[in-house]
Amino acid sequence: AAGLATVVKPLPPEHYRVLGTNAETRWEALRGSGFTTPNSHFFVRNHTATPLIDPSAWRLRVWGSGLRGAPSPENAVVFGLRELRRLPAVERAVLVECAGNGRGFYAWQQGQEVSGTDWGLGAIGLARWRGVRLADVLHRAGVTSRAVDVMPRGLDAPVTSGGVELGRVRRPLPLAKALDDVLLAYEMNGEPLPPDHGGPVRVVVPSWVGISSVKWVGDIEVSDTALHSPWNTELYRLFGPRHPEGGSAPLTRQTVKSAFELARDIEVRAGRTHRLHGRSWSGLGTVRSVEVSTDGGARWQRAPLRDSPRRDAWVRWELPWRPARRGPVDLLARATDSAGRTQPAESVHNTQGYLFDAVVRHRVQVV
Ligand code: MTE
Ligand code: MO
Repeated sequence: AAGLATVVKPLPPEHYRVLGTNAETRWEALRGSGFTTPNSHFFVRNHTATPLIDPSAWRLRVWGSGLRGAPSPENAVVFGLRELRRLPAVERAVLVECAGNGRGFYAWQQGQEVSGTDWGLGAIGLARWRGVRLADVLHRAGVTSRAVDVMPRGLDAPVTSGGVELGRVRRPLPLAKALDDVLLAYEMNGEPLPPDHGGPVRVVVPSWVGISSVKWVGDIEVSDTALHSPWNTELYRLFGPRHPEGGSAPLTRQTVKSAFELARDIEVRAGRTHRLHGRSWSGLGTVRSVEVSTDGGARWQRAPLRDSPRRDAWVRWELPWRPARRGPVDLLARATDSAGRTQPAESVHNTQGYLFDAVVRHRVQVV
């Protein structure tokens, strides 16, 4: 497949669906598995290709008008991996989810045209990220009280889209977010950060759309004026008739979603008890409750949660189901989060298909 050449890790077809330069985790491959996504199953979203970077040669250059004494790349404050490892280490389980996760359902379920990768619900993963707080690095680099924006940039190849040069992947973060809970991660689930996920070092921005979590970070601009890039002006905003006045603000927090750990259109036997497994999550808060319908949405029942709800993580749930009649059935799962947001029946359309949050009709065949 065309996508394989841009991704370094082997992609067993039972773990992944390959989509262009990307690989989507198959939910059925997570069935009944642990809280975190194994690195071998974690989705890959690459704008170009995975670069192989020698960890001992890797450098992070921090510069810009928002620093004391490092106004340009030439006089940047430079960190190697060894310096980072000498700073206080932090480890946190945090979801990374593409802004376009679930995009395919705008067409498949709502009959709406959108541009971009046709993800199902597998452009998400939960890993334990170990690294340092971006705040510690910025303080060491001499961030001043005049700084407003912080823009990490990747070392992967510059991106061309529709004949237009966009440059290297980069997206500004407001200083307040950068100093709050953002990590520079060098380990993923106890292993050195794999090449496909940004090794040697990536940014991890909890609760925000995946594009914020810049992989293969090579430099960080800290500015005393607002910064822009195509990834916060033309991409990763909501455009379309339902979003007038030039589009929404740049996307930040993720929304609320649920998925069954089950293949689509799978055959299940009538007259037997099956265990339905799934997970729900929200970038707007913690998951409060999950309801499941096994009859296309007529009746709903609460699904017991297997994990205590935590910020920036999913909760697993599980429910027995004994289908009586043969034929196609739509399974539905609907989460409500601590912000009071319940997954709607329909997601508000936007031309690039971001932030899909509607309840997905998961068709299975009872045989
Ligand atoms: N960072 C760089 N440098 N280049 C990229 O193509 N893709 C982004 C983000 N960081 C990307 C990047 C997008 S769109 C997402 S959803 C996440 O990385 C995916 O992270 P993963 O590949 O580790 O799952
Ligand atoms: Mo993404």
